Amino acid sequence: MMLKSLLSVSALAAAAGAVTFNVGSSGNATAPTQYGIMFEDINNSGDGGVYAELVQNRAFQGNEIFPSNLWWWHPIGGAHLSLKKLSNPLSDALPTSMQVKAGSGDTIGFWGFPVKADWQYNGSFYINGRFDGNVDVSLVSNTTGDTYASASVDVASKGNAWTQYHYTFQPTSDAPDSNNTLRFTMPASGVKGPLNFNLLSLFPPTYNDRPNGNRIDLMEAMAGMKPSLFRLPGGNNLEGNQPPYYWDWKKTLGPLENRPGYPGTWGYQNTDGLGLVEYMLWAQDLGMEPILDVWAGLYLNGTHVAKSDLQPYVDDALDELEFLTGDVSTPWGSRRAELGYPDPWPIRFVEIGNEDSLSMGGHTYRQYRFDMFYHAIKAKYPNITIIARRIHPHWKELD
Ligand SMILES: *[C@@H]1O[C@H](CO)[C@@H](O)[C@H](O)[C@H]1NC(C)=O
Ligand SMILES: *[C@@H]1O[C@H](CO)[C@@H](O)[C@H](O)[C@H]1NC(C)=O
Ligand SMILES: *[C@@H]1O[C@H](CO)[C@@H](O)[C@H](O)[C@H]1NC(C)=O
Ligand SMILES: *[C@@H]1O[C@H](CO)[C@@H](O)[C@H](O)[C@H]1NC(C)=O
Ligand SMILES: *[C@@H]1O[C@H](CO)[C@@H](O)[C@H](O)[C@H]1NC(C)=O
Ligand SMILES: *[C@@H]1O[C@H](CO)[C@@H](O)[C@H](O)[C@H]1NC(C)=O
Ligand SMILES: CC(=O)N[C@H]1CO[C@H](CO)[C@@H](O)[C@@H]1O
Repeated sequence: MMLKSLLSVSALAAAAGAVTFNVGSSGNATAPTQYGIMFEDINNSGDGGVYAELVQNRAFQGNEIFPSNLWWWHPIGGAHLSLKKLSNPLSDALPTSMQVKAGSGDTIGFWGFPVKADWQYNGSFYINGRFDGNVDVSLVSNTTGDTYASASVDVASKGNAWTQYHYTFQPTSDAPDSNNTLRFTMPASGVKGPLNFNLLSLFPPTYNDRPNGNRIDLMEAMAGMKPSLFRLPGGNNLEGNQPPYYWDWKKTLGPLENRPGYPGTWGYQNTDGLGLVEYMLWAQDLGMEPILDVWAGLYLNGTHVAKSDLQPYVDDALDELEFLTGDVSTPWGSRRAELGYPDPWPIRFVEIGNEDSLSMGGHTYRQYRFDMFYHAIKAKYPNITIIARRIHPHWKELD
């Protein structure tokens, strides 16, 4: 053994004689921002994916593209479920609620519900109506009917007012699969009239234990990739399919009650529970440098905002930068502080638009859209590196 390795070392030394390695001099360093993640809510990678909320269609959000519906909710015990727009809605952003008459209901979530013995689940719901008794919430196998976890929520609801209730439970064993439902049951004796529910939420433990946070397994997998960049929030999902819908960061802030959601570009309603602040926390938690993609006036159906109408959207991007980076004495910096984040999130990279040559958008991007954003951002934030999309030799073909 010894002889053999000595021989191979000397053979290597002889072979290496012909080559000069210059390991002492400094080479071209790999950019610290070489690798990263581009994220967009596509195929439920956000809602139903990294965003840990387990209840699908938790707040019956909708619009003219994806009207509110009762998908994923089922009546049990002879109940009747319907959508209502009460004169006293939970909030302006969440005007539609689910009315339950004579019975109970359950939901199958996104892909069922994962049931883990060591997990503490945190849930909540709003109720409006006359009820005096306990609402039992449980995780039940859809195959065997076994109950894995349950909480009994003492509810005293008087009438036409919304009250939020919180519950928590911890299963005592793992379920063999995720074919489980979340079940809400109420004793008929306590029900004094129609009951209305909204914002029915259930979270498993989240990464860094953040309320309204992200799934631990997916965050750990991403952390393992050691990403340095994080491009958000898309993708075509930034642009929106048609006016007036685009990813409007202002509608993704604050309590979930204030977020109307958005008709995503990939065929489903987005809750916007994963909003601008949540993206920043995600970047922060994984040590990633954000590349903020700002909407640049193109809807995917080909409508582009005319030059004379574009300035408010440019101002919107400036507000977004002030919200993220501004001192607490600025209007939007103070809004950030109000939400609990006095420290700014530095932004060094901004991308103007997404694939803004799509849908014949290249022409207006070149003519005025890119320039208006570029000059306004540069004037206020000279140190920000601005990234353009789709300027390449074949540009004309994409017009
Ligand atoms: C979504 O996922 C399905 C199944 O994996 C795949 O066939 C489809 O191409 C995906 N859609 C998009 C838009 O990525
Ligand atoms: C499974 O869920 C569906 C939908 O809620 C329900 O109709 C069915 O009774 C459930 N089956 C079992 C075994 O719990
Ligand atoms: C879940 O269980 C129900 C009732 O046994 C069954 O009808 C359904 O196909 C199952 N779903 C999945 C995804 O396995
Ligand atoms: C769940 O609730 C517990 C107890 O109130 C709290 O410590 C924890 O942070 C919550 N977790 C999440 C993900 O909100
Ligand atoms: C895009 O959608 C808007 C709103 O629905 C509509 O008014 C407009 O005509 C559409 N544009 C194109 C090019 O289809
Ligand atoms: C830009 O960066 C320089 C050098 O780091 C710094 O001195 C200056 O304050 C920055 N300007 C702005 C507007 O942030
Ligand atoms: C240390 C260093 O920067 N080396 C080289 C990196 O690459 C460029 C050309 O791409 C050279 O000019 C540098 O000398």
